[in-house]
Amino acid sequence: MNVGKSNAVAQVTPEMRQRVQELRQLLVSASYAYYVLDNPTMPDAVYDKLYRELQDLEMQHPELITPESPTQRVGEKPASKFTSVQHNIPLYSLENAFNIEEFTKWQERWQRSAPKLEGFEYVCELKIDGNALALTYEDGVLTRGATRGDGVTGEDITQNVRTIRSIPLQLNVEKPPAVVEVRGEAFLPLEVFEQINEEREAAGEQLFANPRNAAAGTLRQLDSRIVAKRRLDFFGYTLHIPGKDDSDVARTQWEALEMLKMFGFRVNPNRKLCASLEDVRDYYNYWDTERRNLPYMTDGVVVKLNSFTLQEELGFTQKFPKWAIALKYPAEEAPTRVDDIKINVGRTGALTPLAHLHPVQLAGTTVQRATLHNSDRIAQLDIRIGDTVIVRKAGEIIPEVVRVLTELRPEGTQPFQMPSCCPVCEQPVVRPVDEAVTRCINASCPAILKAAVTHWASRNALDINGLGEKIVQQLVDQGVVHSVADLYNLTPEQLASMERMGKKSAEKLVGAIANSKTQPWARVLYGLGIRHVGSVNAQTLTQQFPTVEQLQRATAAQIEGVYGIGPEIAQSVSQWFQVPANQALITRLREADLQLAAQVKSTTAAKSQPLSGQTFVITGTLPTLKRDETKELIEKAGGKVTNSVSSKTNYLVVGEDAGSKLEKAQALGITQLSEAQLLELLED
Ligand code: 3B8
Repeated sequence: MNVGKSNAVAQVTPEMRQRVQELRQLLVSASYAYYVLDNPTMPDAVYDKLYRELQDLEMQHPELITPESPTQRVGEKPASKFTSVQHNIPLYSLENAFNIEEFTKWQERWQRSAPKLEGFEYVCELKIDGNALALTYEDGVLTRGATRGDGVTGEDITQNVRTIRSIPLQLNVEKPPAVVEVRGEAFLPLEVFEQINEEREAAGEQLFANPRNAAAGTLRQLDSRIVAKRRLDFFGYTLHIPGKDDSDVARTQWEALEMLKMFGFRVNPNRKLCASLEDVRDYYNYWDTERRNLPYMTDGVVVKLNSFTLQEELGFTQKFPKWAIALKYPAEEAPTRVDDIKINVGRTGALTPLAHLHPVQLAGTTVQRATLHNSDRIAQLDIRIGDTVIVRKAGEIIPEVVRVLTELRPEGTQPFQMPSCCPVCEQPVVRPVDEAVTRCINASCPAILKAAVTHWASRNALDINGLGEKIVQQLVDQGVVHSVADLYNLTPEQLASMERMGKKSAEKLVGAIANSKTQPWARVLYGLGIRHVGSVNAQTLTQQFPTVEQLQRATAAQIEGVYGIGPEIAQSVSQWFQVPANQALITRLREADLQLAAQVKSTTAAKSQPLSGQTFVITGTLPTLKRDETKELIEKAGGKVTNSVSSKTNYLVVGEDAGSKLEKAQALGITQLSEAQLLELLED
């Protein structure tokens, strides 16, 4: 053993402390710019480098770690359960108004009880369809994050809250008040919601009906490492500073929102100060259409009296503040009739009951199908063929049945029963006791094969244009395709004999199939449709296992060792590769020339050479980057760095205390760049 090395627990020097401080400041402000302002200032590569430097310092000297360090956001070992917490100030919910008339009544009501009123203003905010959180900061440091619960008692989900990047771990003020409580809405951006559902589909799990449910499910995850991967976001909307009620604290809601912004929170920019009912109506109407272009869900607008004095005067009812109201958009629900209940067999063999509906207009589209999820859900709602039901487009994504109007039920209907055999291959189905899902487990069930081929061709997998469900159905039914590998032997003649396929489109499809051979290994892995391997997991796995052979050889334990891959995923992958039929499939795909290894010369390297052919000179001290880091960044992007300015120099990167190089560059008319401008150039 190397005694010298193991004993050398180096002292923490003042320089180290200084550097740790510096790194944290840089990382926090870069992360703020990225997650809160949506305006990145630092290339990912620089961020990663600084982050790793901080991580290394903290690893060598754990005494330097503080809870507000940017490294402390990655989640912790799973908790066994959440503890409950008492809210010091109850979290009220909002009274609802469903149209402008109801809003007008509310306005008349509060004006009657505040007769001394002079002028007043409303603050209009978008009502984010998420989950309310209460965050506590003590001496400026985040110490608690809790759910609303019943308003009085919530759950302590601090570990999960810490992973939300737009929530500051430390308030951005010199002298923070002793205690600050911030409330706001945690939500999942629509894009993330869709991605989660894609992963769940890959895992054969039930889909989340809407982003709010998905966010709630995520926040209640006991394993905060999973939460960290989910990219939850947060908008702050109320600020309580106990024991303070004057000058340096906000006196209006508008000021409170500004203050939240100053503290480092993300505050929704689509707020408006309104002086009249007409202004509120305009705001409400404007967002009724415009909300469809937002990257998150809103289900209405929240109208609050701006003045805190007026708010205090009005106070609360048993349940609601009297000074605020949620003006909701009409529920996107409609009644219609269930014409039939059919069973869909998915790629994982899961049997999903699907209601075939009498067509109905909902949220601007015609709805004819609604998912009934599983047999538990059908039993719970007691949905029967012939029933009149209320359908809802939840999250404007998957229509679902919310309830049955039993009073309209025709006579002689029967409760719906899940079949005991697969409706496609007629083999018996299974339903594990502790699961809600019924499955067909026949590996050669045509329904599973069709779904597998369709998945293989889908946009995030091999992306084969023109290979839709209709054609897949024929290929499988006519016995031409028994596995995805068969696609690569298809001839234009075979395809042209299919229904609705001309000679031209047959040739095009053969071309598209051949083209898919260039798709990267990660997409192939995703395309295989292994349970729990969605496109994100596929990417993670292929980074660690750059060839199919490596992944095939890996044990479940080795796969689980990959950051972000849990035991369930690891088990599923390892089991999949042990099945002889799957090994044979890999062999055939290899023979067909598909990409079963990561490309060595990465295509991204070629793309990210924005500075190719450009010559740079650096002078002076840059605010965040060291000289050699700057040089490395420029060179990585294809640029050249020289020591002296000449007519061949394209750019001079200028920092503080620049010397004679600056003068020379000025004389030669050479473009000057600040560090920020250089970084911008690199981002391009
Ligand atoms: C008082 C103020 C509840 C809320 C509130 O976007 C109160 O302000 C509340 F008792 O629930 N979903 C918002 C949102 C929600 C609330 C709020 N403001 N913007 C939201």
